[in-house]
Amino acid sequence: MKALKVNKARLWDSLMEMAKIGATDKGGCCRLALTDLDKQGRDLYIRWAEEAGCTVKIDQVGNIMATRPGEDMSLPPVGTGSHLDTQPTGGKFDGVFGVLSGLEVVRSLNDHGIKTRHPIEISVWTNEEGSRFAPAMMGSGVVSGRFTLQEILDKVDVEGKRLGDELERIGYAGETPVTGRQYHAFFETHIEQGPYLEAEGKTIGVVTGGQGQRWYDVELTGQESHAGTTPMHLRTDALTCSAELILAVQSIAQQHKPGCGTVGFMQVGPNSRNTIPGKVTLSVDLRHPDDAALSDMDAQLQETVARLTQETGVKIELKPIWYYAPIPFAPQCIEAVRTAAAALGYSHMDIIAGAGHDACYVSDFAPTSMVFTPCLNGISHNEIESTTAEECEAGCSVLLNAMLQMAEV
Ligand code: HGY
Ligand code: MN
Ligand code: MN
Ligand code: MN
Repeated sequence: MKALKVNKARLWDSLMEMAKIGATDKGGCCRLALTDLDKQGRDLYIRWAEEAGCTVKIDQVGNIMATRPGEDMSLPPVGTGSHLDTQPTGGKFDGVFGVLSGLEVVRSLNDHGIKTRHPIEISVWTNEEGSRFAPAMMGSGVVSGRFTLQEILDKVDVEGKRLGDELERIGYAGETPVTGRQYHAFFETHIEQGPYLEAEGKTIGVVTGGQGQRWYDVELTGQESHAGTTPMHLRTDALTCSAELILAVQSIAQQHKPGCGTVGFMQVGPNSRNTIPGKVTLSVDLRHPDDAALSDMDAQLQETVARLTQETGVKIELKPIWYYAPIPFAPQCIEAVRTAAAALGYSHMDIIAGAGHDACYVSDFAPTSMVFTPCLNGISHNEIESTTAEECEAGCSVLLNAMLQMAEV
């Protein structure tokens, strides 16, 4: 197979151009799902995709599908794509790199005058981050049938804004049905967002699957009372109880290596320095590559909640809001990524995705794999997220060649 390379400068310029939308002072990006800034990023991407000769459709949950025609339009497309929405203090590359890699694949095919047998389709999936509207991976989750369209349209953010109304407001409530989506094969290119490729000195991660996740909302209800007059032994303090729960999440993860446990969101009420907190809401995010271990982490979390309730008198409501088991990717797609990396002469290693990715849900209905590239010090979900034009070129060139392998058969 003649290994083609993409246009490094053009890919990098597109990434830097997109990064201007929602640019933050510390060099990151904030384009929360379905905000005006998300709309601006989507609009720019659609302009580029149409300039590259793609036809663009929007589905009922706002996913964008840009299709480059193939010789036989009756065949299912070979797909790629990722997300344009970011964390509140996100970086320039999480998600965007996968979307603009897809665009660069199309632009490179145009440069080389290559017409593939299968059409090529680039997806932008709605609300992959799950930061503004929880849970994550909503656009791909609806298309894969993990979520119903209605339950997702009815999700609300912390300000009570409804996802379906926000889709309408930004003009991305599309007509294309979310059902019946097909791919001959699907690949997502993404920065690793972790330290392993860099630590091993590898340029490409051949992604064999994604670890499982369990997300919870937790509500702790104690007794508000005066900070100066309430003796310590008479308090029902929701915040000190939360502190014990947070440390328990950390300890449960440490007992289940290489699992992860995170409390990333917390609201305290009434949040007054001289009133004992009566109400705390917080999030719990558990992850593990082995489903039995993830279940054990869940069981230990439930036990911890029962124990703390007993010990503190604080009422604790643990609400599971999301779960998916670890996802194995398709051997033929994994092999296509590995073959492409080898043909291009890039060092590579197999790796499991620690983060959730839309590809995990696409693998419910299509053969899927991912291409990972390193990011500086493994840092992501942080404005300092960084990678190089060479690493982006490598990941995108592997994507191009992996897709070509599948688009011709
Ligand atoms: O949470 C995740 O793994 C992804 O960044 N949404
Ligand atoms: Mn991502
Ligand atoms: Mn992310
Ligand atoms: Mn993703």
